[in-house]
Amino acid sequence: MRAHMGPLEPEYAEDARIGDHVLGLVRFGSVTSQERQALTISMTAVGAANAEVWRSREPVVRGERDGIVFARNGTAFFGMLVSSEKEIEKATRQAYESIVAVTRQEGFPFVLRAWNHVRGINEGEGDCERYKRFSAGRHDALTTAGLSRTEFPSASAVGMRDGELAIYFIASRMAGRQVENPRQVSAYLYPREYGPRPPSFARATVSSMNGSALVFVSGTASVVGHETKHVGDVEAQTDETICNLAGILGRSGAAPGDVRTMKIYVRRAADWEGIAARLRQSFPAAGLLVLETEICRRDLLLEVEAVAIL
Ligand code: 3EB
Repeated sequence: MRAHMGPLEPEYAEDARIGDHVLGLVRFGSVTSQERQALTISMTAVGAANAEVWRSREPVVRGERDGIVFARNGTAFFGMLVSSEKEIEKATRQAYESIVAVTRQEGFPFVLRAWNHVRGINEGEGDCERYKRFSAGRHDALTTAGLSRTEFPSASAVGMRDGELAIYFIASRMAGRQVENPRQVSAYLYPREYGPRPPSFARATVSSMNGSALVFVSGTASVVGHETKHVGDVEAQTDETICNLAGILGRSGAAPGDVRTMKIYVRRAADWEGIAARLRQSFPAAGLLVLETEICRRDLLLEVEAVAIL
C-alpha cells in the first residue's frame, strides 16, 4: 500500500478478503451471487488476479437499501446489486431506478462509474438483442430520473455466464467531470442502428475526491467514429483500443504512468497474452486483470477499462 492513500484506491488481487478498509470487493468466480459484503460475478479470470478491491483510507460503513448492498466512507459510495428478473430491459430499468434513488437518499447523488454484467449479452436479433434491451432500460431509467447526458457515468457493459444482471458502481457526494474522445462519437449520440435508445455512458469521468483526482476510463474498444474497426483482427483491434485509451487518458489529464489498474475483457481466452503484452508496453505501472467474456458488440474481440490516479 502506498504512503499517501487517497479515499478510494483500486487494486487487482488473488483471493482478496473483506476488511474494515475495503470499500468494494468483487470476485470473479463460478456462480453470480451477492453476499453480505462482496459480489461474485460468474466469469473466468485468466491470469493470476481474480478479484477487484477498492481500498479506503478511512474505515467504511456498510448497509443495504432497496436491493442494493453498499459500503461508504466520507467521500465515496460503493454499491452492488444482482437481479434475477428475466426480462432484461425491465431488470435494467428497475436496477437503475434503485441506483438513482438509493444514491440520492444516502447523500451520494453523483454516480461516477458503473460496471454492467448481462448474461447472454449478444443473444437475440436486431432490436431484441439483450444488450440493446439493456441500453433501453438504462436510458429510460436515467432520463426519467432527470439525468442529462452530462451526468451519465463512465461504464463497462459485458457478459457473464450465470444469473441475469449484476451491476456495481461508485458514487460521490460531488459531481465528476465527463471526458469524451474526439476520435469516437459519444455513445449517447450513436445512430439508430445500435438500438432504439443510445448507450448512456461517458468515455471517462474525473473525480476530485479529497484532492486526489481519480480517472475512471470506460470500457474502451476498437471503435472509431461509431463503427467497429478491424473486424476479426485482434492485434489491430488492440492497437486501436490503445490509441483510444491514450486519447481519453490525455484529455482526462492523465499520463500513461498514472494508470493504476486496467481490466481486459477478452472474447477468446487464447488472445489474452498478446493483448496483455501490448498493454504492458504502453502502461507499465498498471495492474492487470483479464476476464474471458462476451462483449456488447459481436464484432469486438476485446474491451479495456482503466483507472488512473493523479
Ligand atoms: C463502445 O465503445 C463499446 O454500454 O455501458 C463500452 C463501454 C461499450 C460501455 C456500455 C459499451 C458500454 O461503444 C461498447
